[in-house]
Amino acid sequence: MLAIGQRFLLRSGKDSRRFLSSQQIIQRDDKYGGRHFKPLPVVLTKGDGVHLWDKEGNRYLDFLAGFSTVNQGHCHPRLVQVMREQVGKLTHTARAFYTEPHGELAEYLTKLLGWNRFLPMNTGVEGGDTAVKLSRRWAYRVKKIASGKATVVFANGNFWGRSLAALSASTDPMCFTDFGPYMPQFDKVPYNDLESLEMKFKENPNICAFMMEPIQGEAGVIVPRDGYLKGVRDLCSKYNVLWIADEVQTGLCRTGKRLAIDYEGQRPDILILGKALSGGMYPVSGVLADDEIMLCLETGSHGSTFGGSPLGNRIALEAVKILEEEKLADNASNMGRILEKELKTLPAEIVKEYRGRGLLAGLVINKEHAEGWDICLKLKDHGLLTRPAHGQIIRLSPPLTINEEQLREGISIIKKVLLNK
Ligand code: IF1
Repeated sequence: MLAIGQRFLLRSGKDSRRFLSSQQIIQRDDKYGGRHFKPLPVVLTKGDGVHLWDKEGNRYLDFLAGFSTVNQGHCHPRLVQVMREQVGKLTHTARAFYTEPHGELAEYLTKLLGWNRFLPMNTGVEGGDTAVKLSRRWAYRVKKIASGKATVVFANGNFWGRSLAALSASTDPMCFTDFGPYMPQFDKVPYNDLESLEMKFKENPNICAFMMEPIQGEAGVIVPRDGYLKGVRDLCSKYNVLWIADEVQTGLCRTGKRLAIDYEGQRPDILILGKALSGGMYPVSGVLADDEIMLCLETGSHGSTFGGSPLGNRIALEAVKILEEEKLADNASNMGRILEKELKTLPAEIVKEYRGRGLLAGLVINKEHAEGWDICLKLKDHGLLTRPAHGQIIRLSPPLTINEEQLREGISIIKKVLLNK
């Protein structure tokens, strides 16, 4: 006798998969999946470079890149090759033992970016959590803040994931409502406002860290004014507060430099990376810091089953080498300039503002013209995929491998849709 599950598989496993239409796949998702996220109604089956294909065989330009993750382009041949090789060799041991790729990635990243040590995790939010843990440890052991008093300050509008710590730091009711109680000793200041930050630092000697994004992504691609990052560095140094830069979204060439902090030549105390660190092949995140901070986490105080696996580390190493060797920061900068120049010509009653740097951009659409979601549906029908942020901001963050012809094709689709042509 076969178990019910086995019988089901025999009867419907392969065949049902072959015959489902996109509509049926979408309905099944709606029926059996959570409702916390609403995908655009398209079922994707294949990716290559800057392109995606749906089940019906239609080709799209990908202007989201998995939320700025697939910077190297979909299924980059070098990443596929490394993945294949490592999958057939050794995928996972946990950090119970030494494996070669762990130190190899750490050495490469620390030398490339200029910190003493790299600690790998999996998702961006775990990177953020690790940074907060590091700063609290540092608060008690180095800065000598009284037990339980260490305070971390975040910028209004921040986004660093969905964990309880991350939503406790959030100022977006969509993220935090009805998930309390929240993490204590998390404080907030306005973004892009050095005076408020200094006031905060002055009034509370128990602040151990200020965590922020050099460009706020989820808030709607908010680029701070020139000098803000240097100001943050100076204030953090003056008040003996750790500066944590969340470059999960801005990092690794997305904004036209290797890191967004490079625009002002600044160096935070803790840097968080994620997303493009694996080019979308496998979740890899991590934090970089110097000894005085990183070594506050002594044996047993932190860990992860999957973090630092040979597979993840090999992929991350290759993913970063691709960004460097293909000079994708330069391409992001050049393509970003064209994108900005072209889209800034759109009439102000349709596009209220163009925000961004490199290939991390947002088009703020006048609500009276159209809803952001409806524009994304129309863009899809014309062969370009992306999603709105906060309703009215159309995200534009294609893979950094995009060439000028592909970019101009995307620009003409955007113009056509927005001008209703
Ligand atoms: C969602 C946006 C992108 C991030 C920064 C940490 C994390 C993220 C700066 C956490 C994650 C995501 C997650 C996704 C939507 C998304 C996003 F819409 F919020 F703005 F990227 F475009 N720091 N960003 O942006 O990384 O734990 O998810 O790996 O949760 O809805 P994670």
